[in-house]
Amino acid sequence: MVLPRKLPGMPGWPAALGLRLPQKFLFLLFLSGLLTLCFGALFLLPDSSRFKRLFLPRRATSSSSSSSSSTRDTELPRSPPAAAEPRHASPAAPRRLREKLRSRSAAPAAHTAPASRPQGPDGERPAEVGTGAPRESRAPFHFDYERFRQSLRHPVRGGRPDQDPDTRARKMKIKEMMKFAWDNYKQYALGKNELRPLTKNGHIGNMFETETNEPSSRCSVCNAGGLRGATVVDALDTLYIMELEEEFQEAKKWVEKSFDLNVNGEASLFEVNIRYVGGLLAAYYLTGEEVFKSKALELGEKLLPAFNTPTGIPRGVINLGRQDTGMSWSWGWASAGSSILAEFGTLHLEFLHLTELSGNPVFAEKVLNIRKVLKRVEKPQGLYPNFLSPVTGNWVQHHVSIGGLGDSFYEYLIKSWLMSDKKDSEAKKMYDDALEAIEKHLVKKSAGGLTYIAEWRGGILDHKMGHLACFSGGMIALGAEHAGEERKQHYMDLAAEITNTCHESYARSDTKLGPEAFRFDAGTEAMATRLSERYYILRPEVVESYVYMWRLTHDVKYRQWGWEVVKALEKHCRVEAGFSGIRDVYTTVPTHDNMQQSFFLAETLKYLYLLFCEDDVLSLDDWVFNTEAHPLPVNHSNFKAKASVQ
Ligand code: DMJ
Repeated sequence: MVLPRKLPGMPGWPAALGLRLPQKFLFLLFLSGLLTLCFGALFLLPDSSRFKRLFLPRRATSSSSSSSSSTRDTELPRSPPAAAEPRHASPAAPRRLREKLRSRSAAPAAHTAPASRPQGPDGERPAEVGTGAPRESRAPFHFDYERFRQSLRHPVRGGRPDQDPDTRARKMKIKEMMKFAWDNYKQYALGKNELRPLTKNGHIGNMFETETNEPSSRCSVCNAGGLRGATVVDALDTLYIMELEEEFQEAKKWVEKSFDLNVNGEASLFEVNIRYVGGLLAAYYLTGEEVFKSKALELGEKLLPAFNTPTGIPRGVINLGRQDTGMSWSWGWASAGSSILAEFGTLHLEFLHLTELSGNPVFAEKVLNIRKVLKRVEKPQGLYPNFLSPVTGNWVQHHVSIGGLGDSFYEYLIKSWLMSDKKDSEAKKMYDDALEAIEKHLVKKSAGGLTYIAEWRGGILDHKMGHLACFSGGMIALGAEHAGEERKQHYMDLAAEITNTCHESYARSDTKLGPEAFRFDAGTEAMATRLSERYYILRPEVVESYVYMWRLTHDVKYRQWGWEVVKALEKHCRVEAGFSGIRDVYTTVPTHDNMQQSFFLAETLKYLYLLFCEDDVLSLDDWVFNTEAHPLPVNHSNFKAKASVQ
């Protein structure tokens, strides 16, 4: 064997040591033996994750350990093949955000910094610096909560003592309704997902089954993946905002002591994100209580395997107990294994905050990739159909709706822009373009002069509007403020007209509550025509639009309309042990459905309360509401700059 005189890149180094020939020979023999040993060790190490941690770039492993109390191996998957950069070579993510993520990639993952890490004498974590160090030895990411709070432009709960007595009395009435809803849940169903107020017990399985207004597509298997306490987590921020201190403490205690994330079962990625992750994030930002942050981050990590698809578009259902690949699947009812626009398009706000709080870029990367896929795919007439294949990244069916299956995707575009402190211009452009296409193809006026948004099935219009679509009045008003001068008034008018139509759907019913869907055909205007669409399940969307319209116009009619809802809820939905949905809004002796939905506490009552609050309570300057009405803070640049690695 002829030994090389030089090793590549190391010119003449044995000679430089001044060694004689036999010494050189022995030295090189020793060196080659050492190299062989090291190389072999790579394959013999028993724990492959250890190998990955040491040798793969940080980004690929950043989520491989968890703050979870789980004893399971919580190693998370690599970025989905989808994201394989060459395929989507042109980077579509907003530049600033990409830069931020790049710098975050070099930062340690906050939530992986173990709380139990040895402390220094003064309680400080030992300083660990040096960019080449393995993750265990790096300093933890630190989100500076106090500085974030100082960056807010308004007090969180705000409220002036000199509010006029009538408005104050109405606000107090809604607070009483919240207390009633909570007390009954606590008494009969604490820890269950929802209260059954007639039978006075709790509901665990098959929750969220009425999430879509497509009867054929109601999921019969979807649930919270074994998670419990949906009402607790959904109610936290409402209790806090309403200053129901004792009740908030009860809810917090349950989260601390009983909220178990080590569960196994089929979960809706969308529902877990908007209700649990959103609820926990909001509770953390409002109170600074670490328990909410750590639970949100732990849960967020459990959602990541859903993104392991060829495109990175997540599937709708995930098994929270499995962190290996392939443990997610599409809804059985979703066309050809497709993913749903309103589901994969409603992760952006929460996932950016998971990255903000953890320093782990993986969450933001996942949702920016979704945007990249959506930007690339051709949009029929500029519209976004509701079903997309997570395998090919192409539309599966040309059904477009701003109600069920599509709704919150549009909402999250404009809110992403607002949450970025108006810097994410890509989201704004996508929103503007989508709204233009919606207006051109779906917005119609009835013979009686009511403006509505129809649904679109491969070019054919279905003149129906779901209750879910009634959030759009508020959304359009929110965006109108930031449209160019010439479009601003136009969009405010459109928002007011749609909100008026949704109000009509309430006003034309006997209970003064709106049906699940209403139609504009065969002489019907703003009323349900099918028996199966007459129900009301305590939904918030109409009241949600009243709040935005009130805050942006201060037209008192929105408060009056909100008060009509309060009276109707009291009359038709309040039962002995809570609030219940009703099966037919067109009869004054309605049958109750025996379900107090968790979103009634998260959204309906919160929005009603905010309608009678001063504008600085959860000010729109400081907060955006996720689609479950959980407030997430706007990233004012000063707060962004101060979230730092310490
Ligand atoms: C809520 O869970 C959310 O608002 C979601 O976006 C749609 N539906 C319900 C309430 O109706």
